[in-house]
Formats: sequence, C-alpha cells, structure tokens
Amino acid sequence: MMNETVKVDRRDAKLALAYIYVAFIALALGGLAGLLQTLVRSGKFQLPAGISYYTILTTHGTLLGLVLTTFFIIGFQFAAISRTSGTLSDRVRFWGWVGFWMMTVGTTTTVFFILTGQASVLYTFYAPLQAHPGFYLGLTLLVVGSWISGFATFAHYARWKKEHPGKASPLLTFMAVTNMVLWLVCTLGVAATVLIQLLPWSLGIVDRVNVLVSRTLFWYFGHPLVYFWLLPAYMVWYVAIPKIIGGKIFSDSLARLAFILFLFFSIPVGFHHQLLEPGITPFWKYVQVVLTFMVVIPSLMTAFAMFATFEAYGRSKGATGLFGWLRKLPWGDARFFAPFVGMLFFIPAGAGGIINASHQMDQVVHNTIWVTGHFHLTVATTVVLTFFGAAYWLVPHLSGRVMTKAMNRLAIIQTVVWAVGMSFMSGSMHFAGLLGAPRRSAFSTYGNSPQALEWIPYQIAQAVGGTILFIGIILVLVIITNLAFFAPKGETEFPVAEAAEPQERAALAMDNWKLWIGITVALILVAYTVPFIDMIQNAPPGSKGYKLW
Ligand code: HEM
Ligand SMILES: [Cu+2]
Repeated sequence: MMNETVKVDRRDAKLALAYIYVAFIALALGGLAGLLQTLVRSGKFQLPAGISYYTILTTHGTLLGLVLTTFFIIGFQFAAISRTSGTLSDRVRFWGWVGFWMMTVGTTTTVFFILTGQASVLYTFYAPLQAHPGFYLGLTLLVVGSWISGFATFAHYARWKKEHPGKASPLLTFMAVTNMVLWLVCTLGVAATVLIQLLPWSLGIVDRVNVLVSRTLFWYFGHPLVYFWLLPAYMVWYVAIPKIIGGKIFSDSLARLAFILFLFFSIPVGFHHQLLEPGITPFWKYVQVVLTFMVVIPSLMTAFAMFATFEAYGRSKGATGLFGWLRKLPWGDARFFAPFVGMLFFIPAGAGGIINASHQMDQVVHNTIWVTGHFHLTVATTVVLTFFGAAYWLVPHLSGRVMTKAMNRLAIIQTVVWAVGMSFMSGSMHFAGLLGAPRRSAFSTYGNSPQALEWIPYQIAQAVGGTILFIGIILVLVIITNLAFFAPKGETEFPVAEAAEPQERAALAMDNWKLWIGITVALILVAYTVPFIDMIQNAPPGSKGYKLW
C-alpha cells in the first residue's frame, strides 16, 4: 500500500545515519561499562584507579537505556517517514538536525558529568541522590532535542495528510507518529521533575525536594519509556519482517489498533514501579496495576499477527502440518533471524513482567537483580536484537551499500552469541535475584553471610555471560562499521510489506488524533489526579540532597 518513495532521499539518509552513529557509539561505551560491572560483581576483579562502581553503572544505564535507544529510534523513524511519506521538506529536515545537535550536546554534557564522578545517581536519578546541575541540564537538552524531532515528525505527517485528502496515512508513518505522541506525553513528566524540582535543588535555589513526587513523575515517564523502545521493534515486526520473508502484513488495521492501545495503556501505569512505595494508597496502586495488565491485549494481538504472517507465508509455500511452516522461514537471513530470536526471548521476558507487576510476587523480586535480568531480556535482547536486525538493511540502505554474504553470516553468529551470552547473564540474574541478591550493588559477601555466599556461583556465571555479550557487541560494531563505510556500493531494499487485504476505510478512521489523545489524557487524569493531590497535600518537609559516592 502506498509505497510512493522507494528510496530514502540522500539528505534524509544523512540525518538518519547521524542519529544511528551516535546510537552505536553509545553501545560501544555502554557495553564496556556493562562488561566491567559483571566482572566486578563476580568478586574476581576490581576497578582500577579508584573508579566507583556507581560511575560505571550510571554510564551503562544512561548510555544504553536512554541514549542508544532514543537515538536509534529517532534515526530509524526519520528514515521510515521519509521512505513511506516522501522526502522530508527542507524545513522538517532542518529541525531534525537541530534536534540531533541538541540531543548530542545534551548527551555529551551528561556523560561528561557522569564520567568525572559528579553524577553517580544512576540512570533513574532518584532524589535524594543529588547530581551536579550539569547532569540535569544535559538531560534537559536531550529531551528538548527529542521534542523538536517529534514536532518535525508531526509536521511531515501533517503535510502528507494535506496532500492526500481522504486517504489513510502510510502504516509506518502512522506508527512513528503514535510513538512520538507517546514520547511527548510521557516526557512531560520527566521534564517537570528535572526542571521544577531537581535542577533548582541542585543549583541550591531550593533546599529540599519532595522525593515521592519526583519518583512519581519519573515513573510516569519510565514505564512508557519502555514502550517507546518497544514500538519501533514492533514497526519492524509488523511492516518489515513480512516483506523480508516474502509474505504480507496480516492486517493493517489490527496493527494500527494495537499501536493506539499501547498509547492508551502505557502511560497511566507508573505505580507498578512503586508498589513498595509507602506514600501511595493500595487502591491507586490497584487501579494502575489493572491498567498495566490491559497491555496484554495489544501484546497478544501482536503475537497473533506475527505468527499468522509466518504461518500464512509457510502454507503459501506448501507447508503442511501444525508446525511445517516453521521450516519455510528464511533462517539464514540475519534480517529475519535476529528479530525472530528477539521475539522468542520476549516470551520469558513477558512472563517475568507479569511477576514484577503483581503486587504479592513483586515483594520477592523487588530491587533484586532479578529485575535487571528481566529488562536485559526485554530491552537488551528483544528490542536490541530487533534493532540490530533492522540495522542490517537500514544502514546499507542509507549508506548506499550492500550486505555481503560474509557479513550476513557474521550477523547470524552475532545473534547466536547474544542469545547464548544473555541466557547465561540474564538467567543467573533471575536465579540470584530469587535468592535475594540486590541489584545496583558492587561485590560484597556481607560479612560472609551464608545467604550472600549462595549468590557467588550465579555472579560468576553472570560474568561469563557478560563476557560473551561483550564479544557480541564487538561483532555488531564490526558489521555496522562495514555496512556504513566499507561494504560494496549498491542498492539495498528498505522493506515495507503490503497488507493482505486493503482496509482503507478502517485505516483512515484511525487517523483520529483528537480522540486518541483525548482518551490518553483522560486515562492519565483518572489514574494520577487523586493520588498526586494526596502527595502534595500530605507532603513531608522534603529532603536535602545527598552525594553518597
Ligand atoms: C555487554 C552487554 C551487557 C552487559 C554485560 C550488561 C550488564 C549489566 C549489569 C551487570 C547490570 C546490573 C548491575 C547492577 O545492578 O549492579 C546492568 C544494568 C543495566 N543494563 Fe546492562 N548489560 C549489557 C547490555 C545492556 C544493553 C544493551 C542495555 C540496554 C539497551 C542495558 C541496559 C541496562 C540498564 C538500563 C541497567 C540498569 C542500570 C541501573 O540499575 O542503574 N544493558 N547491565
Ligand atoms: Cu513498567
């Protein structure tokens, strides 16, 4: 449907690539920090030169959780809207570059203050830990820059709609717009806590900060953040993968509906990260947990659509029996294999998520390294492997090169290395967490307490996994560098599949942003207004800042 522009314009490609380069630089530095963490936690290694574990951990969480993801996503989405809705106007592209430079300067500032040991507050920067004001300023630039890129995306979408009256927007553009709406609405929370609370407090303008309010604003952002990571992976699954395997999109309007449901149910749910927070009544936690579990609906819709696409394709190739279609899939193609392995890891990841969000079971795993194991399955495997798989066609498409057979083989190996390394690392994190090992902690035997000694074998397995994963990072960097600068010149396809059946009217009805944003805001108000007023009215005196590192 509507594949008007087949190739991304050279100028747009440069913009998208700029974002993607920063993402992979963040992967290199953040990955090194991750390796060091696993080595420290094994008890066999100490950081040199008095470097603090928390400096490394803050670098890792910030560079990988916030920088790698946001830069890759925005670069990918600029390419996607240019590919499906036509070349960007000069104005939109200009603002895309403004966003890029603000984000890059912001990132550099933030990382400078982290690496110089002035901001070891972890990527969640919970008060009352207090960082240098430069850390918060850098974050502000990063967020405001991303807003500018978001508005540039909306402007491009609006122009397309104006030029095509009565037509439904291209699916991939619709998805990118949904993700940027989600991002804009949720980053308002993090901007509020940084600008109104943390920045004035770190500058000494105010003495005390309301910790509960700042955490609540953080998690109002922090949960939708994970959907902001996930939706671009779903874009690849819904739109690119069917084309790569030679099949069709199962249903265009089902995909759009799933995205809108993710928009509704990813924001009014931050309390599931605060289940053990004393200042929120159980009733409001319950309301938000119910809303949390609503994401089961679009998640299962997505799983169904994916496997329906695979099965329909396999059967069209003559597959028979219950699982015969599995054999028809292109296992030797890294553009398919990497995201597919990502999908498989999402099954245990999702099961773990249900445990985390369930109040009673969360008591067992809260703040243990189980949680770290969980999100290394979700973001650091499902999302990241899908991004790698997408980069294997996106980067050569943008750089005007082609992936050689040798690079494809290396990419298959990379995927296997990642899967093996992550099974070790995340698996041992899950087990150690069940035995009570805390997250965010360097090595300690806690005075040789028997419980802490039980964790050590798992921490060693974790370091083995971390080392394998780091090899995976080196491999992917080799591949991406090759695809960007050294691979043979040529044309690589940006795969965009067609829908199995035209559903123009249903799709057009989905372009109703007033309604979607209205429902999103209404759900947020229902979930947050009363408990938020409560937090302000019953506010304790607030806390001074602490620098505990
Ligand atoms: C070489 C690959 C990686 C290794 C060895 C690794 C290792 C680790 C370890 C050991 C921790 C927990 C440390 C602790 O709580 O004390 C951690 C935390 C974390 N990792 Fe990774 N990781 C890797 C890749 C990734 C990737 C690709 C992402 C994101 C896309 C990621 C995101 C995070 C985040 C957000 C945290 C939380 C930091 C915090 O609690 O403040 N990691 N990682
Ligand atoms: Cu969450």
